[in-house]
Formats: sequence, C-alpha cells, structure tokens
Amino acid sequence: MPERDNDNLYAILSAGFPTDRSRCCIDAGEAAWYSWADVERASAMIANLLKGLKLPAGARIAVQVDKSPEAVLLYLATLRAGHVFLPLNTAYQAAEIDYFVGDAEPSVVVCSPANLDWIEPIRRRHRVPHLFTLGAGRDGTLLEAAARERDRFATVRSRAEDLACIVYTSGTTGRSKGAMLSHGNIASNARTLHTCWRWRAGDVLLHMLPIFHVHGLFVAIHGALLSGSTMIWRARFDAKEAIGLLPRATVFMGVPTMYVRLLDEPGFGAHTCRNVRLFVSGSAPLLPDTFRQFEERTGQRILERYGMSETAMLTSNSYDGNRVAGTVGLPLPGVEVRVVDDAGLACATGEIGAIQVRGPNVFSGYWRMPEKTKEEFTADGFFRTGDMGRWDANGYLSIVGRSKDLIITGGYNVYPKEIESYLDEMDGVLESAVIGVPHRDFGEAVTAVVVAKPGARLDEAAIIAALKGRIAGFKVPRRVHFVEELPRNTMGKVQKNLLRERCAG
Ligand code: MLC
Ligand code: AMP
Repeated sequence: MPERDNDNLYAILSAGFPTDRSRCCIDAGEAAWYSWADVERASAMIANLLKGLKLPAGARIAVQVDKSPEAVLLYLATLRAGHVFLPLNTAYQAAEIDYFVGDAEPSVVVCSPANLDWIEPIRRRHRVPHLFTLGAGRDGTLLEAAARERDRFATVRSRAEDLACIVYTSGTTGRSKGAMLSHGNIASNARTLHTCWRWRAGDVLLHMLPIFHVHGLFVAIHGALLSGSTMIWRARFDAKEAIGLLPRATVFMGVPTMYVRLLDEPGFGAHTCRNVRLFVSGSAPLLPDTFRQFEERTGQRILERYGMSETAMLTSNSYDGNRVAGTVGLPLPGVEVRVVDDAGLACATGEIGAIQVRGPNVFSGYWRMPEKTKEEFTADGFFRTGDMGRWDANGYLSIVGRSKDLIITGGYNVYPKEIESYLDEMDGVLESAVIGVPHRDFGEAVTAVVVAKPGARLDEAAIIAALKGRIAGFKVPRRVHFVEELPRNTMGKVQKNLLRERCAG
C-alpha cells in the first residue's frame, strides 16, 4: 500500500508501482528479469543489510559500480534505509575516487570487484568503516551479505528536506562540488516530469544511459517507476542494439551523441520507432540539424529539455504543443527561470543573459562548501546556473553559451582547469590551456594547447598516454597542440575563444 505522510522518495515512487507486482519492472535480457515484487524484496534485503550496519544519521553510501539492475536496487535500498546515495562515474580513476571519498566521508563504499585492489587502500586511508563489492554479474560481497537478510523492510520516514543524494559536479576551480539533493527536490521533479511527459502504465522505457548522473538515474528511472512501467535495461548504449530494442519501447532518453549515432545507422528509420511515443534529449545541446534529420528519417520530433545536477530538470519542450529545434522549451511547472543582465535585471525577449532558477527542485547547497553555496545563490534565492540564454517570443528558452568554463563531451562535463593542472605538472610543460572544439560525435572534444619549457621536447602521444589511467578517459584530450605562447588579453587572461578558432576543424 502507498504510504501516506512519508516524504521518503522511495515511498513516493513506490506509490506508482502497479497493483500486479508480478509484472516486469526491469528486463535486462538474459542477464536478469525483475518483477515489481522482486524489486521490493531485493531492495528490502539490501536496506536491512544497511540498517544492520547501524550507520549514523545522514551517512553517505558512495557507489562506483558497473551499471546493473542490482545497482538500482542498491540506490532504492539506500533511500528506503534513509541514507544518502552518492553515485560515482565508473570512468573515475584512483586519484579522482580518493578525492570524493576524502571529501564526502562515506560510511560505506561499494565498488566493482575488479576495482577492489585499488579502492581498498583508499578506503583504509580515509577510514571508511564498510566496503562491499557489487559486480554486473550479480557477484560481490554486497549481495552475498544481503542474501541473509529479511525481504521485508518498512521504509524509513523522511522529511522532504532530508538529504537523499549527493551528486558531484566538476568545479570551475578543478575541485568537484557535491550538490546536496533532498527527497523533496528529487520527488518534485519526478512528479512534474511524470505529468508533463504523460508517463502512463504500459509505457516501456529503453534505458541505455549511465546511472551515475541525474539523466539516467533520476529523469529516466523515476519516470518509469512512478508510472509502473517496464524498463528494458542495457549496460551501455550501442546504436545497433538500440535499433533492435526500440520496436519494443515507447520512451527513449539519450544524450545528443546517441541520436547522432542512431542516425549514422542505415537500418534506423520510422519502422524502428513505430511504437515510440517520446524521444527525449538532454545533458548537452542537440544540434538543430540532428533534430531535423531525425524528423526526416523517423517522423518524430525529439523533445529537448534542460537541467543540471544541482536542480534536476528545469525546462522542457512541449509534449503536446510545439517542439522547437535549438531551444530547451518552457520552464517546467513550479520552476521559475529568469534571464538577467549584468545588473540582475530581466532581459528583454531575444536578449542574451545569465540563466537563474528557483523552485522546489533546486538543491540546498554544496556539500561542506557554505561559501561557494552563498556565491551561487542570489539574495532572493535564485541559483546561478552558469548558463547563458535567451527567450524567444513564445517563451521558449535557448541556451547560447556558458559563463562557466565548461566542456561538454558526449554528455559528460569536463572542467578545463582540472585538466590544465594535470598538464602543468608534467615535465617540460610551461603552461597549458584546455578548450572544447566542435566534434561530430561528442558535440565537443577536449583539446589541449601546450607551451613547452625552453629546450623541452614534448610529444602529443606521450602526453595523452601519461593522462590515460590517471583521469577518466572522457577527460583525456583527444588532441594536443603545441604553441610558442598562449594568446592573452590586456588583463593577462588566456583568450580561449582565439584558441578555439585556431584549433577547430
Ligand atoms: C566515452 N569516451 C568518451 C566519452 N565516452 N570520450 C569523450 N566523451 C565521452 N562522452 C571515450 C572513452 O574514454 C574511450 O576512450 C572511448 O571513448 C570509447 O569508450 P566507450 O565506453 O566505448 O564509449 P561509448 O560507450 O561509445 O560512450 C559514448 C556515450 C557515453 C556517448 C554512449 O559517453 C555516454 O553514455 N554518455 C552519456 C553521458 C550522460 O549520461 N550524461 C548525463 C549527465 S547529467 P579510449 O581512448 O579509451 O578509447 C546532466 C544533467 C542533464 O548533464 O541535463 O541531464
Ligand atoms: P551537469 O553539471 O553534468 O548536470 O551538467 C549540466 C549542464 O549541462 C547545464 O548547466 C548545461 O550547461 C548543460 N545542459 C544540460 N541540458 C542541456 C541542453 N538541453 N542543451 C544545452 N546544454 C545543456
């Protein structure tokens, strides 16, 4: 029975589970098939395991595991037990994980069995009390331990303002910040999208996104759970596999790279999408050309929406009305979005300004960074997104750039400063600048421009090789260019726009 008066996100999501619990919730092919009853029971067992650890209030459960249905169960169990879920990108390497564990001070770390060798020393260094493993093949110590637990669990009562998740976003200074999202923040967004995108019983979501970011974890999964819809579950995106599975789906969500890759497949067309009622794109700009080609090939207009880790979703193109290429649509109900000039005054239609937002979905602040949090909010409580935008005459928002120095590659964010600091540490490097240049597949490609120390001989392949294995692969520059000096303005600031022009193409 749905629980009343409990703002725990799991309690809210589970109110949408179908009455017939024997139906399919997660269909991961031969790998695994979970009914709604299985999801309830298995998440209860993991929640009991967590409860037995007697963790302090607000304990963080840091999770870096390969995508699997069991990883979702761990997420739901963490919510049910009233702890804080902290997902981590599987591409992160030791130095990156060391930072997150040191900063978040989790009580539990869950990692892939394959990574145990290098995660164990990190756990010891930061004195994390509990470490479990969870593999994509239902292996690892987490499920072994949970197998001994009861399969019923009364979901902990939570208040809307209680912390549910910490999602780390890369920081402009190179230091990642943990965005603190409450049960209420996430639930309000889930309910809004459920209504706006007309989720209904009988929908089938093809889920091919990673689940360590808000797109795959919140936007996609919550819509399916709240409407009692089946998820066809795959560990990663593969265009050919997607074409085989799409005829069974009614909803698909992806980053623009996935749409570009689908269009590159000659076998992709209207027939593939015959049962799909909604294609959603987000996390990076969808080129109008991709939107148009997609419509030509399939007859479907992709619905583009805009959001971020700190806020979940903010705007969406219309479900029933117009979907306009190159725009991210209208503010979602209950979300205030404004575009302001340098003086903080509202911009006129067509005028470019900074995007600021306020609403029940907006996070409360950055983990243990009160000063940074203060800087990012205005006196009247609007969050400064760092994105630049403009309204059109119909109230549709376009994102035209970013005030933050950020590269988005295939839907992943890379902050140049972080990569520059690794480059600058290298022998023979005097200084560096990292930029994003247009890339057909990834939208933007991370590109480094390096100045060598006098007499030093540097090599592109050697620099790339030195970075691989130290940082996540998507952050490693695809190209390294060498210059005599970096172009600077009169204030001494590197003119990245000039570098972007020179390195494009
Ligand atoms: C992988 N690689 C990338 C990359 N993904 N390089 C640049 N940008 C990326 N996004 C690199 C790998 O390191 C590897 O390098 C090589 O490409 C092949 O790796 P792969 O794992 O086989 O790549 P692939 O599976 O093809 O991945 C591409 C992708 C994936 C687009 C499917 O990146 C992806 O799933 N992106 C989605 C990101 C996402 O969910 N973002 C949501 C953030 S939430 P090498 O050198 O080893 O060969 C958010 C808020 C919001 O932004 O609004 O939603
Ligand atoms: P993240 O910090 O990973 O959550 O990334 C959020 C950022 O992704 C936003 O601040 C935007 O810059 C960008 N973003 C998300 N959706 C879109 C979109 N539809 N179009 C353009 N940029 C987007």
